Amino acid sequence: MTDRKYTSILIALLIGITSCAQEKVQDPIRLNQIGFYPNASKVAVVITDTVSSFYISTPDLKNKVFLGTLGEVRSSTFSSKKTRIADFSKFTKDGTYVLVVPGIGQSYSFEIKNKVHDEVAKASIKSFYFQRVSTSLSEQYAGKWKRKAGHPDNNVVIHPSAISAKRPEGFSISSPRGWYDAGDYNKYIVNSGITMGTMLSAYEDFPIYFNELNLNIPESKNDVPDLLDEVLWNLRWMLTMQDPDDGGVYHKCTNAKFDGMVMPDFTKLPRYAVQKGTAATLDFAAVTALASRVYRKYDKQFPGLADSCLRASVLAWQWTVKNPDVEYNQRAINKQFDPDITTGAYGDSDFKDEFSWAATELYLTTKDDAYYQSLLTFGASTITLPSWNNVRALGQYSLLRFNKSLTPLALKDDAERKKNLLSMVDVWMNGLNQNIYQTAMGQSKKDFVWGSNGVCANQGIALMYAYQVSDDQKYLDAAIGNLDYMLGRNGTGYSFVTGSGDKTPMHPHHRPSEADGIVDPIPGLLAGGSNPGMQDKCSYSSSVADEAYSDTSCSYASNEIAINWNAPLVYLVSAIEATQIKHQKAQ
Ligand code: 9MR
Ligand code: 9MR
Repeated sequence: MTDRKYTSILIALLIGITSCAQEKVQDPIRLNQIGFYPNASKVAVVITDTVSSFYISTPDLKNKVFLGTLGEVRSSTFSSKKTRIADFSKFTKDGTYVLVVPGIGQSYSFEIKNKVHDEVAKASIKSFYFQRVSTSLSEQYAGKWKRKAGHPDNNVVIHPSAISAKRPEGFSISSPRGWYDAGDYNKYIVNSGITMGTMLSAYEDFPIYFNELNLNIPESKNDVPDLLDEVLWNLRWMLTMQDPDDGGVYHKCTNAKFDGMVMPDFTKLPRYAVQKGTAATLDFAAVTALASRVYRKYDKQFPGLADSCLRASVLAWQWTVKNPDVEYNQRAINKQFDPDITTGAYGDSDFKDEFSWAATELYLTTKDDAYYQSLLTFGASTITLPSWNNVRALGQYSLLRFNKSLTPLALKDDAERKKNLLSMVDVWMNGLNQNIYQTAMGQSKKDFVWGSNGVCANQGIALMYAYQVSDDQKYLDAAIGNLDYMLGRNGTGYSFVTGSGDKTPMHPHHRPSEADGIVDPIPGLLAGGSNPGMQDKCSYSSSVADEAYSDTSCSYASNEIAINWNAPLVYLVSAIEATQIKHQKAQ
């Protein structure tokens, strides 16, 4: 070995040792990479247990505009991480800034202004347009992500698990449109249920905000709010999934097995409508009852739609009363029928929450006490955090929304309902100051499931309802805190929304983003988020609960996008924007 070679190996070794000894934290300053409202709370998290001062500066570092002291040291419950909070809520001046912590570094730049999340709100809704099935996306609306049409779904075979007298073996139906569920190309009624419920609730809660929102989609020029035009794309698909002969709803419209990482127009595998199930049929009943209320105002634009939705809802409800216990159990189905179906299962064997939600929406749309009466057997005012397999709270939120127009039977539970909501969110409020990121999100390891960002967004929604019913500002601040979490104030340092922020997912598990040959992923999509379950067995740089995230297309367990977590992001960011605009106008 030559001396020179020997020396360079030695130097390399030394560098290796020193860099190991003082392992540098990536992005030691974590904050919402988009920004803050002038008159709302402003919090960043600094990963340190030593330094204690910070300042806000113009991005060129020439002007210090605010000096502050970091809060006391907090310790993570999941790792040895220690943090201190930089609170600069008192600084209210519009502009673009960075946060500097001497000895540590500086943050990504962020803005302080009104409507600071306007772009994120629009992008998060527009992402549903990019998920549209059975249509091409033209440059006018999709920009560089224009693409050919995929999955016409005009010849969907009734799977042997789903045949009936009038739809025997070999029968096929037309089931076009809808949104792709996630990074895959299938359409699942159960997951569409919570997604549609969340989107339509957003509209019912903030109609003025959405009436003014322009998304630049093909329907933007009609006189219907763009959000409702977009939702209609999926509603029309859902309606095709009901068997008109008995009212039952097929669980999903799917390939037998997942497609490869290809563009949607590339895949030509046969599509199936599989077994009808109680969960799917109840979710369908809830969505169509709710849709009937919302689209009633647009009878002129969509003649008959509201009536068809309500008819479909009642028919679905009647099917579930006769079939209260039909589980979609993919393993059992595959033992009995061919071909085997190995795409997403969305299996659920507890239907109480679905019954509760469907009964509630039917009650609110028809004001027929009989529906509310049936709800009483399922816990009339129980509230738990929504997820695709637990939709009870969606009904409770609707009851809170309309508490001025309830019949006496439902009104008597109103106080209890509010109390239950507040007790759920107060658990998080009480834990805020122990959490190293000072968020409702992430106080419990249980938050970090597959799609943890959906948990975060749903907590944010619950906090927004708590704010509505109590008028207590602290809930609004905490809701914004959970939005801050998704936009960068978290264990990974990522803003989890594609295209929003400086450090964002570049390789989501999303077939079009992966296969289109364009560097930037499709914008406005929320990655699943930290998930120490790591079921995909991909490469992760940390297995700590709030850090187990992998920005690789391999990682469907932490980096897939999905409509059921994008929808609560839409709700939360829009609700916050709408509320801030209202405050501004009141000032
Ligand atoms: O792409 C699929 C994704 O949508 C699902 O969430 C995930 C879990 O069901 O599965 C993904 O598909 C993978 C399959 O399960 C195994 N082979 C590789 C597929 C693509 O990564
Ligand atoms: O969100 C679903 C998660 O709760 C499950 O644990 C996981 C495995 O069954 O599936 C997730 O849903 C995926 C679905 O099965 C297929 N499309 C992509 C969804 C998001 O990863």
